[in-house]
Amino acid sequence: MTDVFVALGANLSNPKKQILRAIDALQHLPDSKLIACSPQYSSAPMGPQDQPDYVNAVAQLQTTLSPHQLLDELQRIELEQGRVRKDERWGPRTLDLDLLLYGQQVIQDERLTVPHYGMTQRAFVLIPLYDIAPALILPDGRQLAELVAACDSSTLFRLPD
Ligand code: A4P
Ligand code: MG
Repeated sequence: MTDVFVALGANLSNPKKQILRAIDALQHLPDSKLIACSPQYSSAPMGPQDQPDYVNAVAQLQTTLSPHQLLDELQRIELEQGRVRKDERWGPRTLDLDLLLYGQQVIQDERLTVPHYGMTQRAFVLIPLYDIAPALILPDGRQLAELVAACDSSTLFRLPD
Protein backbone atom coordinates (compact mmCIF):
# COMPACT_ATOMS: atom_id res chain seq x y z
CA MET A 1 0.00 0.00 0.00
CA THR A 2 1.26 3.44 -0.89
CA ASP A 3 0.05 6.69 0.65
CA VAL A 4 -1.19 9.10 -1.97
CA PHE A 5 -2.66 12.59 -1.92
CA VAL A 6 -5.15 13.88 -4.47
CA ALA A 7 -6.19 17.53 -4.93
CA LEU A 8 -9.81 18.23 -5.79
CA GLY A 9 -10.99 21.43 -7.46
CA ALA A 10 -14.29 22.54 -8.98
CA ASN A 11 -15.88 25.83 -10.00
CA LEU A 12 -18.93 24.92 -12.12
CA SER A 13 -22.30 23.18 -11.58
CA ASN A 14 -22.53 23.34 -7.78
CA PRO A 15 -18.83 22.90 -6.97
CA LYS A 16 -19.40 21.86 -3.33
CA LYS A 17 -21.55 18.99 -4.50
CA GLN A 18 -19.01 18.06 -7.20
CA ILE A 19 -16.33 17.75 -4.52
CA LEU A 20 -18.54 15.59 -2.28
CA ARG A 21 -19.46 13.36 -5.19
CA ALA A 22 -15.80 13.01 -6.16
CA ILE A 23 -14.90 12.03 -2.59
CA ASP A 24 -17.59 9.38 -2.73
CA ALA A 25 -16.08 8.11 -6.00
CA LEU A 26 -12.60 8.03 -4.42
CA GLN A 27 -14.07 5.97 -1.60
CA HIS A 28 -15.10 3.35 -4.16
CA LEU A 29 -11.82 3.07 -6.09
CA PRO A 30 -10.53 -0.48 -6.58
CA ASP A 31 -7.60 -1.68 -4.44
CA SER A 32 -7.69 1.55 -2.48
CA LYS A 33 -8.86 2.97 0.80
CA LEU A 34 -9.85 6.55 1.56
CA ILE A 35 -7.91 7.57 4.67
CA ALA A 36 -8.70 11.23 5.16
CA CYS A 37 -10.37 14.17 3.60
CA SER A 38 -9.70 17.86 4.28
CA PRO A 39 -12.36 20.49 4.85
CA GLN A 40 -13.53 22.33 1.76
CA TYR A 41 -12.11 25.77 0.96
CA SER A 42 -13.30 28.54 -1.28
CA SER A 43 -10.50 30.14 -3.32
CA ALA A 44 -10.20 32.94 -5.86
CA PRO A 45 -9.36 31.61 -9.33
CA MET A 46 -5.73 31.26 -10.29
CA GLY A 47 -5.47 32.09 -13.98
CA PRO A 48 -8.28 33.82 -15.93
CA GLN A 49 -10.27 35.97 -13.50
CA ASP A 50 -13.56 35.88 -15.46
CA GLN A 51 -14.58 32.57 -13.86
CA PRO A 52 -16.28 31.64 -10.57
CA ASP A 53 -14.35 31.01 -7.36
CA TYR A 54 -13.19 27.44 -6.82
CA VAL A 55 -13.97 24.95 -4.13
CA ASN A 56 -10.81 23.00 -3.24
CA ALA A 57 -9.98 20.08 -0.97
CA VAL A 58 -7.36 17.33 -0.60
CA ALA A 59 -7.89 13.61 0.02
CA GLN A 60 -5.49 10.95 1.27
CA LEU A 61 -5.72 7.37 -0.01
CA GLN A 62 -3.82 4.17 0.44
CA THR A 63 -3.63 2.18 -2.76
CA THR A 64 -1.96 -0.69 -4.55
CA LEU A 65 -2.87 0.85 -7.92
CA SER A 66 0.15 2.04 -9.89
CA PRO A 67 0.47 5.80 -10.45
CA HIS A 68 -0.81 5.45 -14.03
CA GLN A 69 -3.70 3.20 -13.02
CA LEU A 70 -4.63 5.78 -10.42
CA LEU A 71 -4.43 8.60 -13.00
CA ASP A 72 -6.76 6.56 -15.27
CA GLU A 73 -9.25 6.28 -12.41
CA LEU A 74 -9.01 10.01 -11.59
CA GLN A 75 -9.61 10.93 -15.23
CA ARG A 76 -12.57 8.53 -15.39
CA ILE A 77 -14.13 10.25 -12.36
CA GLU A 78 -13.54 13.69 -13.96
CA LEU A 79 -15.31 12.55 -17.12
CA GLU A 80 -18.18 10.97 -15.19
CA GLN A 81 -18.73 14.34 -13.55
CA GLY A 82 -19.02 16.14 -16.83
CA ARG A 83 -15.48 17.42 -17.29
CA VAL A 84 -14.93 18.81 -20.76
CA ARG A 85 -11.29 19.42 -21.66
CA LYS A 86 -10.94 22.83 -23.33
CA ASP A 87 -7.92 24.56 -24.75
CA GLU A 88 -8.02 27.51 -22.37
CA ARG A 89 -5.28 27.15 -19.78
CA TRP A 90 -6.58 27.16 -16.21
CA GLY A 91 -10.16 27.64 -17.41
CA PRO A 92 -13.31 26.69 -15.46
CA ARG A 93 -14.19 23.04 -14.83
CA THR A 94 -16.76 20.87 -13.06
CA LEU A 95 -14.00 18.78 -11.53
CA ASP A 96 -10.21 18.59 -11.54
CA LEU A 97 -8.41 15.76 -9.79
CA ASP A 98 -4.64 16.11 -9.56
CA LEU A 99 -2.30 13.49 -8.20
CA LEU A 100 -0.15 15.49 -5.79
CA LEU A 101 2.03 12.82 -4.22
CA TYR A 102 2.49 9.10 -4.69
CA GLY A 103 4.46 7.99 -1.64
CA GLN A 104 7.92 9.51 -1.95
CA GLN A 105 8.15 8.68 -5.68
CA VAL A 106 9.30 11.20 -8.25
CA ILE A 107 7.66 10.56 -11.63
CA GLN A 108 8.32 12.45 -14.84
CA ASP A 109 6.85 11.13 -18.09
CA GLU A 110 4.42 12.13 -20.88
CA ARG A 111 1.36 11.60 -18.69
CA LEU A 112 2.51 12.28 -15.17
CA THR A 113 4.55 14.75 -13.21
CA VAL A 114 4.64 13.82 -9.51
CA PRO A 115 4.88 15.68 -7.21
CA HIS A 116 2.34 17.85 -9.06
CA TYR A 117 4.21 20.79 -10.59
CA GLY A 118 2.12 23.54 -8.99
CA MET A 119 1.58 22.18 -5.52
CA THR A 120 4.43 23.91 -3.70
CA GLN A 121 3.11 27.42 -4.43
CA ARG A 122 -0.66 27.00 -4.32
CA ALA A 123 -2.35 27.85 -1.04
CA PHE A 124 -5.51 26.04 -2.20
CA VAL A 125 -3.46 22.82 -2.29
CA LEU A 126 -0.98 23.37 0.56
CA ILE A 127 -3.44 24.38 3.27
CA PRO A 128 -5.96 21.53 2.88
CA LEU A 129 -3.00 19.14 2.57
CA TYR A 130 -1.60 20.51 5.82
CA ASP A 131 -4.98 19.95 7.51
CA ILE A 132 -4.69 16.20 6.97
CA ALA A 133 -0.90 15.67 6.92
CA PRO A 134 0.83 18.40 8.95
CA ALA A 135 4.10 16.47 9.33
CA LEU A 136 4.48 15.72 5.61
CA ILE A 137 7.90 15.99 3.98
CA LEU A 138 8.16 16.22 0.19
CA PRO A 139 10.46 13.92 -1.82
CA ASP A 140 12.92 16.81 -2.20
CA GLY A 141 13.18 17.09 1.59
CA ARG A 142 11.14 20.25 2.02
CA GLN A 143 8.69 20.34 4.90
CA LEU A 144 5.06 21.01 4.10
CA ALA A 145 4.85 23.29 7.15
CA GLU A 146 7.52 25.58 5.66
CA LEU A 147 5.74 25.78 2.31
CA VAL A 148 2.49 26.60 4.11
CA ALA A 149 4.17 29.37 6.09
CA ALA A 150 5.53 30.89 2.87
CA CYS A 151 2.35 30.75 0.75
CA ASP A 152 -0.17 33.54 0.21
CA SER A 153 -3.46 32.37 1.67
CA SER A 154 -5.19 35.76 1.52
CA THR A 155 -7.90 34.63 -0.93
CA LEU A 156 -8.58 31.24 0.65
CA PHE A 157 -11.52 30.70 3.02
CA ARG A 158 -12.51 27.58 4.89
CA LEU A 159 -16.12 26.62 4.19
CA PRO A 160 -18.41 25.40 6.97
CA ASP A 161 -18.52 21.57 7.25
N1 A4P B 1 -0.72 15.31 -15.64
C1 A4P B 1 0.62 15.38 -15.41
N2 A4P B 1 0.87 15.25 -14.11
C2 A4P B 1 -0.33 15.10 -13.48
C3 A4P B 1 -0.69 14.91 -12.12
N3 A4P B 1 0.24 14.87 -11.14
N4 A4P B 1 -2.02 14.79 -11.83
C4 A4P B 1 -1.30 15.42 -16.99
C5 A4P B 1 -2.96 14.86 -12.81
N5 A4P B 1 -2.66 15.02 -14.15
C6 A4P B 1 -1.35 15.14 -14.47
O1 A4P B 1 -4.51 17.76 -17.13
C7 A4P B 1 -3.67 17.78 -18.27
C8 A4P B 1 -2.73 16.58 -18.21
O2 A4P B 1 -1.88 16.69 -17.11
C9 A4P B 1 -3.44 15.25 -18.01
O3 A4P B 1 -3.83 14.68 -19.22
C10 A4P B 1 -2.39 14.41 -17.29
O4 A4P B 1 -1.84 13.41 -18.15
P1 A4P B 1 -5.90 18.41 -17.21
O5 A4P B 1 -6.60 18.11 -15.90
O6 A4P B 1 -6.58 18.02 -18.47
O7 A4P B 1 -5.54 19.93 -17.41
P2 A4P B 1 -5.69 21.11 -16.44
O8 A4P B 1 -5.96 20.65 -15.06
O9 A4P B 1 -6.62 22.09 -17.07
O10 A4P B 1 -4.26 21.75 -16.58
P3 A4P B 1 -3.28 22.03 -15.46
O11 A4P B 1 -2.18 22.86 -16.05
O12 A4P B 1 -2.91 20.76 -14.76
O13 A4P B 1 -4.15 22.94 -14.53
P4 A4P B 1 -4.04 22.91 -13.02
O14 A4P B 1 -2.65 23.22 -12.66
O15 A4P B 1 -4.68 21.68 -12.50
O16 A4P B 1 -4.90 24.18 -12.66
N6 A4P B 1 -7.79 28.17 -9.20
C11 A4P B 1 -8.18 27.80 -7.96
N7 A4P B 1 -8.45 28.73 -7.02
N8 A4P B 1 -8.31 26.47 -7.62
C12 A4P B 1 -8.03 25.48 -8.53
O17 A4P B 1 -8.18 24.29 -8.21
N9 A4P B 1 -7.27 24.92 -10.75
C13 A4P B 1 -6.80 25.26 -11.97
C14 A4P B 1 -6.29 24.21 -12.85
C15 A4P B 1 -6.74 26.66 -12.39
N10 A4P B 1 -7.09 27.60 -11.35
C16 A4P B 1 -7.48 27.22 -10.13
C17 A4P B 1 -7.60 25.84 -9.84
MG1 MG C 1 -5.68 18.70 -13.70
